[in-house]
Amino acid sequence: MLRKRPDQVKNAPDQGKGERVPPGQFLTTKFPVLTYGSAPKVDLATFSLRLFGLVEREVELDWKAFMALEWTAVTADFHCVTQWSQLDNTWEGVTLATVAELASPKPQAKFIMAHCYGGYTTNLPLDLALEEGILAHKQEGKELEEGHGWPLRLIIPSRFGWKSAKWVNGIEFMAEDTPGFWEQRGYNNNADPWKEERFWPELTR
Ligand SMILES: Nc1nc2c(c(=O)[nH]1)N[C@H]1C(S)=C(S)[C@@H](COP(=O)(O)O)O[C@H]1N2
Ligand SMILES: [Mo]
Repeated sequence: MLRKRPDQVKNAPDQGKGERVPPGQFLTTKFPVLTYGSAPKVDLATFSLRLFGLVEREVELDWKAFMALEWTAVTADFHCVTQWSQLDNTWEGVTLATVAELASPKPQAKFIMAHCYGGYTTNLPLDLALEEGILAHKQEGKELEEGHGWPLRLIIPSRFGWKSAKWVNGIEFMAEDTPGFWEQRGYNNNADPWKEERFWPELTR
């Protein structure tokens, strides 16, 4: 389901550098934790994922209901705006498209806001989120570590890491684009690492 660009194929002759690592990024083999503030504690007994906003029906999934959905796996590279890139991460979970279908977004819905335990948010165009978003519970075959968003995080492979919200507990469907946590604080709205969309242009001048 992930449409990889031709230059993102495995075993590139230069071992990934250059062709797989966007300009201004450096490879790391560990997966650093990057969180603003402290990691929230999430309890599976009270976990809930809420789908709301411009939807035909609001849906609230508890952990059992989430686990019962159809699972899938995706391998993708991860690029943080603080300049580290980590290649070939395998994520397992449920596609955002599968989850969204349960709520049936209205035709007016063009954007989403991912909401998280702890209050973090990030915004995305609905089309992009449906095309490649995955709500992941596992990384490299193991449950996410708490610091990496356990039990559930969003992964948006083609965008910088701050779009991959950790500890997700809600997806809001919206007609208008509304900046999330980092987008309000100067990070680029579109966040494509290959275009070096790190910050809002007016703030980098
Ligand atoms: N809830 C939440 N999600 C978040 C963040 C955060 O501070 N809070 N940081 C973002 C940023 S800037 C990055 S680069 C990635 C880092 O993911 P990691 O900590 O698993 O490496 O998470 C993103 N998701
Ligand atoms: Mo980041």
